[in-house]
This record gives sequence, structure tokens and C-alpha cells, in this order.
Amino acid sequence: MEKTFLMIKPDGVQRQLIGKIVQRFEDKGFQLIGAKLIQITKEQAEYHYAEHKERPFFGELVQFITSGPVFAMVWQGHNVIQLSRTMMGKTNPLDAAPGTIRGDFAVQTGNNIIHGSDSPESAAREIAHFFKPEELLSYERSIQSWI
Ligand code: RTP
Ligand code: MG
Repeated sequence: MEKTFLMIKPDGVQRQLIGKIVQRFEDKGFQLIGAKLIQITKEQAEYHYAEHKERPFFGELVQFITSGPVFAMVWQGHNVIQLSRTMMGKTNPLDAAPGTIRGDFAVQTGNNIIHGSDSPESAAREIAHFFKPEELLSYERSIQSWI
């Protein structure tokens, strides 16, 4: 079963949106297999966003993501990587459709509420970076075969 790494950014935590965001992924039918509220270090942030190292916004991005607690999660389900990205909406809230998380809750690219892995490779890397294997649980649900 496919897994993805999702992280509610400091703005989402400060605005008390954790519950609403978790609800959306539960409603969709995905399974939460790991979660924790953490304060990420500068080194972790730089590793997480390494693909953007040369971009002009990198410093601000690292500063923002380390500015307060984030809610890190691993979700499991069919096509969870791509479907989560669709549920998050476009990076710039100006382009994010209503009904998406960023479309409904965000107004600025730099404060866009949630991160989600963008490929199977980044999901594997990000999950391993933020979670120990024993922090991820495997459990049966009776609705498993329907979704
Ligand atoms: P994320 O990695 O956080 O899930 O977001 P994403 O895939 O939708 O967007 P990405 O291109 O990976 O950019 C990572 C984060 O950097 C900030 N950003 N700022 N000022 C800018 O032009 C700019 N572009 C990107 C955003 O916070 C974005 O989520
Ligand atoms: Mg990204």
C-alpha cells in the first residue's frame, strides 16, 4: 500500500487547523499510520527542502518551517501521494482551487499550511527522515477493501 509524508506547517498549527486537516484525509478514506507534533531543526529543514537550496526563498522557507511546531504524519492508501497533492491544492494559494486545503485556508505561497511528498521517491526519503520504523503502525480496518 502506498504511503506519503504530510506535514502541517507552523501556520497551520498556530491557526489550530490540525483537526480540520486530519479530518479531510480521514474522510477521504486514507489511513493514518503515524503522527507527531515536533519542532524541526534548521539541519532537518535544510535536508527536507534540499531541492530548493539554490532558490532565493530558501532562507525564508527554512526560517518559516522552523519557526514553531509542525504536525508530521504518515498516511497510507491507494494513490495517496498524488491524491493528497490534489487535496492540498496548488503551491500558490492564488492558484489553489476552493475546496482544497490551500484554496480554503491559505493566502500566501510562503505560508501555505501543509507539505506533502510529491513522488514515491520523496515520500520514501521524507518518511525515513522524520519517522523511525517503530513509529509507523500497521493495523487492519474493516473498510479496507472498499477504498
Ligand atoms: P511543499 O514542498 O511545501 O509541499 O510545497 P510544494 O511542493 O507545493 O512546493 P515547492 O515547489 O516544493 O516549494 C516548497 C515551498 O517553498 C515555498 N515557496 N516559496 N516565494 C516563492 O516563490 C516560493 N515558492 C515556493 C512554499 O511554501 C512551498 O510550499
Ligand atoms: Mg515540494
